Amino acid sequence: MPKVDYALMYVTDDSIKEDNSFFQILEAALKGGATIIQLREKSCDTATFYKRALHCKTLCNTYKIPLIINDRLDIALAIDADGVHIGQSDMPYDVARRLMGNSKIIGLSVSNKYQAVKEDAKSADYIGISPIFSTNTKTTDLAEPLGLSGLKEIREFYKKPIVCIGGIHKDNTKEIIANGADGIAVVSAISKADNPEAATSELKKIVCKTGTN
Ligand code: TZP
Ligand code: MG
Repeated sequence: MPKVDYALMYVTDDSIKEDNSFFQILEAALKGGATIIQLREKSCDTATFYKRALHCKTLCNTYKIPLIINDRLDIALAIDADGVHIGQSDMPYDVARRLMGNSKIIGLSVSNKYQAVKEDAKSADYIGISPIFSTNTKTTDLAEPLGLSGLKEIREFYKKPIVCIGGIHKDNTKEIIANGADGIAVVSAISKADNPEAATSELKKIVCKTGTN
């Protein structure tokens, strides 16, 4: 698998139902320097998800940025995405790996240190700390925020990339990276910004300036 840059993941905003604005914001994120894209759709039908995924893939290919799919292995396989992001109650990691193959990215959400020490977390390509802070973007199935102390504790033993998600914006990005995250994953800090491209490039600068790579 080529080395993946987890510095800035744009997680698409599934509240944007209108395709033109959805793809305009995605392209702005790509132009602004997002290093990986996660397509996340929670409520649309499979045909709509598939169509969005195909178009996302074309855009991401143009910018040479990897695309991963939230939850849905069938969609990821159907469009030959670069990987999937799964949560604790999605397809079990081993099964996901068997279906996706070794060349694909598999990210796993963890909400506490107990989940982060398990074999599936160790085997995943990266973990997503979910959530790091509180957020209004995801309202169901959300654990207590782990905060910077939770991140720090996991960083001490978890050797692979850590990406944090939840309530991240330009004013708290620095402390997340300084406490050991390899990258951030954001929805609203980009999708709801007045200028999504400028917001993306500002976040990217903060991550890269604070991080070691
Ligand atoms: N998983 C945990 S928090 C979250 C997801 C998908 C939403 C993050 O959205 P925002 O707007 O970046 O807080
Ligand atoms: Mg999930």
